[in-house]
Amino acid sequence: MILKMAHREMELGSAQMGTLRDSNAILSDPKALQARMVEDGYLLLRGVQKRETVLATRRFLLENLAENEQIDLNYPLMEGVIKEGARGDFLGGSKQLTRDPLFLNTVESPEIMGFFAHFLEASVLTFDYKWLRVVGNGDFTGAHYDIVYMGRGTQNLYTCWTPLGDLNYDIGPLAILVGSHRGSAYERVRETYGKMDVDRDKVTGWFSSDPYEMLEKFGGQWQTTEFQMGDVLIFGMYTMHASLTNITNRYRLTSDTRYQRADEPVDERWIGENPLAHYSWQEGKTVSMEEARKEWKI
Ligand SMILES: O=C(O)CCC(=O)C(=O)O
Repeated sequence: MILKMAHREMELGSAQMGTLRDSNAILSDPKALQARMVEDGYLLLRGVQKRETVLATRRFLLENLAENEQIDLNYPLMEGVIKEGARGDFLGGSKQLTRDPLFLNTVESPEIMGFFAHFLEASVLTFDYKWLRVVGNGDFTGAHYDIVYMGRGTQNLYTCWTPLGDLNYDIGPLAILVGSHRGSAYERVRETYGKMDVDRDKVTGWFSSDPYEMLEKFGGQWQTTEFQMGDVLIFGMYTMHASLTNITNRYRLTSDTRYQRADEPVDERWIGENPLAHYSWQEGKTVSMEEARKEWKI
């Protein structure tokens, strides 16, 4: 099967693109989960969230998009078909949407908070700022480490990527670059790009939009899968990830939210009633990733 990633095509089941493995068999064992995270750089967990809770979040978001005239109501609302001429949107930090209980019921559910307390064997917190993406036709996310966006607190911080719909390959699910978080091949990337802070350095955030480039230069394998509502994909700050391209006429609704031990330092940009968020990134003169990489010699 051929998958579209950024502007390239990749064959599922090839050396370049494989399938993510789930960690449900070790769910009850925090030490095994921690070891798996160290080994793989991610945890794919099936059915952790209650499907009906995620469905309620999806309905809430789609009703809102419909009010904004972004949905083609000639189709059932819950299909999330893109209205002609409408586009996707980044709704991270939206007070109206991401502070509503109908959204928080999923990303702060007892199931997910309980999972992180179990996994980290401690009391945990989640950033108040929540990232919410409405990904339109032709859109994708380029490859990056999350540390460059949220690295001012503990590095023992995890992203939980939550599908707010059932996602097939064509709608552009997330992919992980397995091998990018440890070992020597990516060491130089971690020590240069991985030390960056987008607000301080004012560099564009994506390391690359070409999924083959990194494989050729540094190795590893992209891996992805299809998702059902209830599944989550959790990964660390130095795990390179990107999305496939949405080639459907439907929005890909997903959120990515962050969790850590409550007793470790927190990146203050993402905390509180009115988080500061990115205060200087993409303002004024910005350094292109191409320029930055030339400097880093990678
Ligand atoms: O959903 C996406 O397209 C990007 C998500 C992401 O970059 C993240 O979860 O850190």
